[in-house]
Amino acid sequence: MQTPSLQTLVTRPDLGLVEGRDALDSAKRSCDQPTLHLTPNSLAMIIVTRPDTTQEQIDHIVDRIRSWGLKAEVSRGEMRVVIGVIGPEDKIREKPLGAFPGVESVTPVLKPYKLVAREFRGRYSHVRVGDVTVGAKEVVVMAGPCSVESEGQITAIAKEVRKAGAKILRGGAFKPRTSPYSFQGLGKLGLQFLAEARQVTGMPIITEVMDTKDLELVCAYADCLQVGARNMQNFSLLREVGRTDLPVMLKRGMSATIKDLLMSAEYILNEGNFNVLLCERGIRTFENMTRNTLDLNAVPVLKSETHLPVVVDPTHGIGVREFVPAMALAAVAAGADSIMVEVHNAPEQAKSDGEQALLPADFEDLVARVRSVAVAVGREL
Ligand SMILES: [Mn+2]
Repeated sequence: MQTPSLQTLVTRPDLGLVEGRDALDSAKRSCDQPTLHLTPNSLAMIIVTRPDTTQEQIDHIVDRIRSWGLKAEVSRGEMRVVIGVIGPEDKIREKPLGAFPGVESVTPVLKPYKLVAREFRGRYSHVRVGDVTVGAKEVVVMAGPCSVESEGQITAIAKEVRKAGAKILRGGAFKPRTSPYSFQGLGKLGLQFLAEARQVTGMPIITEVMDTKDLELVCAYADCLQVGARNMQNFSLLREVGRTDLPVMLKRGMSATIKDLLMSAEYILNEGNFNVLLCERGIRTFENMTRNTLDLNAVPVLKSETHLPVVVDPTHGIGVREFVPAMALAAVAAGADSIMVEVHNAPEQAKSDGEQALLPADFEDLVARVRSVAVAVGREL
């Protein structure tokens, strides 16, 4: 099959729909950002500077590290600068990293995950999705229907959730369904409807990419790529999304451990894309009164292990509409940086997951309560 050109992929003059970005290059990594590419022989070393270290000294350290052919990732905390150094173990070990003026300590990252490890940055990462920041003090609410079904449906729901306080619009155009006979999503048309809803409401959009063959198309529309639970260990997809400049939300697989999730995220960062959100969405257990078991243990554990922001999806986590709000509030109380909630204006007619979607009015009520919990745990909304 011949690959269609970008222009034919993203324009639909016949429908008068919103076009995708014509410069896909803007979503692709520019070549001045080096990819990191740790290999089995690599080591990650953390240099922590002293509070009084000057910018000149930091520049000197970074220049010298790079002149040795090693990679340096600089993170600025409030008090100190942390420099993550990556390269072949034998090469790093022979360099006198502790001898530079301004260095307080040099320690290797001994965990199996290096780039996602919290100490690699020494501070929490802020991930920008459009003009929204995830991982800062504000708890970010993402909302929208499970699937994009029509232009009218997604735009109407987008307006409702924005009015209620959501900052990012969700909606599936490519749907991973348990049954091949279930609704599979509108594909490209769904992406165009999402872009239309973004234009109307100003909300950035997050949507799933299921396959590397669709990545270029999805990148032309999305503000944030979602890698779904069923693809958490699709390593070729992880590498490909790691080569884009778009933020990526990686959902935990339903049978994946927290460590598995972190190792999968490591694939994305190792391609040079540090803009990753981790999403807890429930795991399979013996319990069958609910769709999944929302593992809120993962929230404080992830906040301790990694610098990446943590999103919780209570909708898929419990899968029953009336119980979703309680788990959304619990997620924020546990320290989630963001929650993602499915909302539908006619759940009984929804083409997927209608039984777990909140009605817009219930969602509005939930956001007000989320705000109270956020404030109670030192956050805002
Ligand atoms: Mn869904």
